[in-house]
Amino acid sequence: MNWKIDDIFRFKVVVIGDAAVGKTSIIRKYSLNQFSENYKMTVGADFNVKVVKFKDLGEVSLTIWDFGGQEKFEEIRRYYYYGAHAAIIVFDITNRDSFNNIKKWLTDLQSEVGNIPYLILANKSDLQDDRQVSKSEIDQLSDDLKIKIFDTSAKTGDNIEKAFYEIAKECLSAYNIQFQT
Ligand code: G3D
Ligand code: MG
Repeated sequence: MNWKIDDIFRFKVVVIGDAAVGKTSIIRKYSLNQFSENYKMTVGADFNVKVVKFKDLGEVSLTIWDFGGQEKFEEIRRYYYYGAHAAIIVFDITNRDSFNNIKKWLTDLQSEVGNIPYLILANKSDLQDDRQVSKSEIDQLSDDLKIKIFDTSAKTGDNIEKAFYEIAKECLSAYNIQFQT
């Protein structure tokens, strides 16, 4: 693919996972400093736009979608997934059900948009004492799915920036766009 330095790449990233795992908090934490816009959609899904810089490319703009508390509703989910280039699946290390539901979220996503790049966040890493999902189980899932899983905390900000940078890279790679890190 040929591109010019002033090209703008835009990718839609959907953040999915059970209610209360920390999706909104992660997006807020990430968007706080360079936050540009925040639209309230009539259907209830919010999105934030964030620009990720790569040395040799123009702007890589991530439009990050948040369910706005309506993750249960199938109609909303379909709308939400529409046109997604990548996904971030979040679970909460202090909530075993949210871990068990990852595969359901993945199936749900892929039934709408097929195979798009995604990664998984093991959120609330600041709550180690309340942990219900062991590190070895997480490593096992990462091996099974051949997918990266990052430990994150929306509270401390640990690994949040890194996770979104990673998803931006995955988007560029998926479209065979060469870049330098
Ligand atoms: P959701 O958007 O996935 O439904 P939210 O989840 O972002 O609304 O977060 C649900 C609750 O978890 C919130 O607490 C939020 O503050 C908390 N939370 C989110 N991420 C973290 C984290 O990394 N560490 C800790 N300790 N808490 C987190 P409340 O009390 O407002 O319900
Ligand atoms: Mg939310």
